[in-house]
Amino acid sequence: MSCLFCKIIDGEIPCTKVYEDDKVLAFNDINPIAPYHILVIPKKHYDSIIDIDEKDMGIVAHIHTVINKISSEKGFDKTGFRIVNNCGEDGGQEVKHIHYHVLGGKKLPVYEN
Ligand code: D5M
Repeated sequence: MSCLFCKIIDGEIPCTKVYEDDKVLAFNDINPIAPYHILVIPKKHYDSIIDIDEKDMGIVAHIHTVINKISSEKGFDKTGFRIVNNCGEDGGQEVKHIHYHVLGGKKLPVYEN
């Protein structure tokens, strides 16, 4: 198994865990770009959102529920945050295991074209 995030799920590679349940793991990003930069991933491997069919889409709702929980536990639900899912080459996805970046704790820059 060569997937980096699957290795983190299996404990072969360490991480700073923020949240875990039977379906999802959340951990600090190794290269944070905000005071809170947390990655939320499903334990089941999908390369990207493109690989999740309708019957499995409940995992995305669960990930958003987990993000709400983390944001209120950390307190950045009050100030706001950003959820980013990079998909594929043009989307800038480097790790091919679907993940949601959760960015908070500072005023984030607005996207430019
Ligand atoms: O983002 C992939 C993200 O994964 C990027 O922000 C760095 C992060 N990363 C890479 N390796 C690790 C480890 N070992 N721990 C924590 N975070 C990691 P992408 O959306 O694919 O560009």
